[in-house]
Amino acid sequence: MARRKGAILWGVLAVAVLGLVSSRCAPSAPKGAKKGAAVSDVATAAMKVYVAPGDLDEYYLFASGGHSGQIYVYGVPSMRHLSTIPVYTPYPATGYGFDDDSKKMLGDLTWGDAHHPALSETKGDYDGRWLFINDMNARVARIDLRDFKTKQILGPIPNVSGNHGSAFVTPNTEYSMMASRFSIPIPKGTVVGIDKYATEYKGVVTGVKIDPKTGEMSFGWQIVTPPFNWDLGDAGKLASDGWMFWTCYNSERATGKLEVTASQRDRDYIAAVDWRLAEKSAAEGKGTMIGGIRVLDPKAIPGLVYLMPCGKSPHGVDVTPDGKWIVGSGKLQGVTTVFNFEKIQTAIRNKDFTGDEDGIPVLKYESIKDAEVPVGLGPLHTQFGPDGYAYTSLFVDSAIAKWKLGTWEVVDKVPMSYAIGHLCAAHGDTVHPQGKWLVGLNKLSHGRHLSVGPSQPESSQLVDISEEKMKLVLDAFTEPEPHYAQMIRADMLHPIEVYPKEESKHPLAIWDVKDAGLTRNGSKVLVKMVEVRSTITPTDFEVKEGDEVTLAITNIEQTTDMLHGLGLLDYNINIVVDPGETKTVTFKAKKKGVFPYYCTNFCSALHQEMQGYMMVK
Ligand code: K7E
Ligand code: CUA
Repeated sequence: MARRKGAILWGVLAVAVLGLVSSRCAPSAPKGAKKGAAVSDVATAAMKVYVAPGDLDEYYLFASGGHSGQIYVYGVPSMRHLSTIPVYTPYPATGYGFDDDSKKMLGDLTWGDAHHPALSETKGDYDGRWLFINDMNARVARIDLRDFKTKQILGPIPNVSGNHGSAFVTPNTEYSMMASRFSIPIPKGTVVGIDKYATEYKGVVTGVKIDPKTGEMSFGWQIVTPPFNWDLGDAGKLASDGWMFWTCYNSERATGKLEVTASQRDRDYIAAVDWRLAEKSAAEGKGTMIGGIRVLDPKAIPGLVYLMPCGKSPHGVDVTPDGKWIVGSGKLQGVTTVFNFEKIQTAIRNKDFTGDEDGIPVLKYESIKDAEVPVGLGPLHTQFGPDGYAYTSLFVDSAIAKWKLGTWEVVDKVPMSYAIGHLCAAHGDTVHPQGKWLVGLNKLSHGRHLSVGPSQPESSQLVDISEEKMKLVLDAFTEPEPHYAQMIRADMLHPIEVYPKEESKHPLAIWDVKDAGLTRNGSKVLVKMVEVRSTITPTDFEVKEGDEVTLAITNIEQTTDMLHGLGLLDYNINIVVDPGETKTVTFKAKKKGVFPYYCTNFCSALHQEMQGYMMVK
């Protein structure tokens, strides 16, 4: 509380200073302000986002790192980058992907393309427990928000190819959603000529089961579909609880140059899946095991899947906070289509179908649609405010449109620089959006930052949506490539800063330097090590060439920020241990010689002295 007050005071001070500068020595707006912008506008914006030294941000923003395979953590409104959580990619800064456990979790893949983070939910609200994120390589990962660490990577999941419509979760985190963007012949490993694409290639949508107590993920069920390209997804909530929605492009079932061949039809589809029926059918043993997962055929299970026609290659599908409407954004047109969940149910009851796709009924467009909202060109994604407003990103127009649910009136637009993809509002995909901040996650940034050569950053722009008119207040920059993000109130997370000694369960943990040392079992050598300011114990050890060496390193500190590292030169070993943590690394002593190891994390005045030697004879 005191800290927030401090921020306000500082903000007022900042405005006063800006005002002073402008009136005394600068007749025009401060450097960097847009030509014509009044100084007071700049000062107001600056005050809104100013978080004084030592003060804390109000929200966490978890942004996907795209093909960096990571998650970037920001504070909002300052947009300061606070941390990077490595998920699908080794990250030397935290030693991720170098120790035995994280190496095993990554498996053979050292990259991932992560698009959609999803905070765990209880009754449709964020509950601050876990963060899930998809990988195009048919995987989904769980990050524990107690320590901001990746705890599980599930997959690759059988038959899923190009997992894009993921990791959206159901309102009580029963499931994380998964879908194939690129249809293939299934099971994986089957080869069929591309000329048979329309009939022999299959798409799948999948429910990944989540244990409500532990967050542990496992295979749930899978549904086979025609070879459409499944794109985005969202779970129903409240009125539409129990359903999952996925958009697709290429309902033409075309191959080759999709930019031409897959844009023939006026409408593609949104699939509506009754996931409780899927769960029940799988539990009853319906469907067949294909590639190790239970696959349900919608032809054989009436009521499992329906197709909702949606304008031209829709991208995002977003369910409104009350669950009554499903918003599908046709990226090749100027409108976003709003479907009415009640009308969908009525159409299902009345068998109001216009045909089918491989046995899946197609609902009549006119019967289920409430509005085509003229938001602007290239609508992609929609987020929500608390007061019935929706915010849709417009890629082609490079703007955000604000519009009203129910009246379908577009009330405001704010330009984005440049080419916005996703957008993320505070709790903007839950049943209780907060209507405070909105971040536009843009694909381009040219000219809005110091030049850094051809590898350009992307821009993420902060918009204040607390008033009637949206207001762009800050440019921030990120590494490739932000897709979606999640923004949660900071006071809902309580991360630990040390691993408590009493919770230490690692079988190789030791808490006393007296227990450190080497034990040998044939050609297997175990070295238990302790790190504490400012010694690595043991300070030297000896192994034989060809030995399999396991280092088990415990950082016995119980002080915030007191990390130690262990870099072992010439052996590609880079471990970072947090206070109270134990990590192991196993390697073959292939090279003879004397190899120094040292602490990589600056920890004390005698950090440089934290070193030792491994002899390989
Ligand atoms: Cu970038 Cu959600 Cu992968 Cu849209 S997706 S932009
Ligand atoms: Cu321990 Cu530096």
